[in-house]
Amino acid sequence: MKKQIGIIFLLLVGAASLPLAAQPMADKEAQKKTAQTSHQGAGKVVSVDRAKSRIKLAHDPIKSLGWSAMLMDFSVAKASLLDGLKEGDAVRFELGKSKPEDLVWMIVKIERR
Ligand SMILES: [Cu+2]
Repeated sequence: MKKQIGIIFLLLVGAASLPLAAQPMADKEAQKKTAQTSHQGAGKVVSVDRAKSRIKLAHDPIKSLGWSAMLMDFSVAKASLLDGLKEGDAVRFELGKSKPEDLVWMIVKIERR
């Protein structure tokens, strides 16, 4: 009788620990996603505003951010990043933030491809 209770106890513990074990892993995965400090993208230059250090891109989907393809205005980390870029150029770029708490991604690297 004692042995039987022991077996039932083990079965219950085993079943209960399954969802618990899956939980921390999902949290870790979500943490990794929000902690990612840069993202790679590709697209085409729509317009360049050198005076305001801004560029409008038609970018491809950026899976790491969950973004679909769209038309979007970006600030660039420094004006010289826009040197040599013009409307119609196919580019690849990297998005980053100057401070981790910033809400908006800016272009920290961009080059023609
Ligand atoms: Cu976008």
